[in-house]
Amino acid sequence: MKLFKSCDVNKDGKLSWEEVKAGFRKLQSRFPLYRTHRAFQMADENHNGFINVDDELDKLVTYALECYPRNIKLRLI
Ligand SMILES: [Ca+2]
Repeated sequence: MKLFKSCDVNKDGKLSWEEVKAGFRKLQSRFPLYRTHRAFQMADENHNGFINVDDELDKLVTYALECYPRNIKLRLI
């Protein structure tokens, strides 16, 4: 998903906690910290503290879609 991919500001192929939180802010989450915490529980399978764009980003996106099924930004991208 472009929204979270674009959060990888330093383009290192993984999303840090701060980058994921910025993503939820862009979704206008009222609880970006909580969402980030949950997202890492769901998506950070190897528990290295980053969401790998290659193999973990899908799970992050799935979680975001569950949280915001009507979010237009999410649907467009
Ligand atoms: Ca990881």
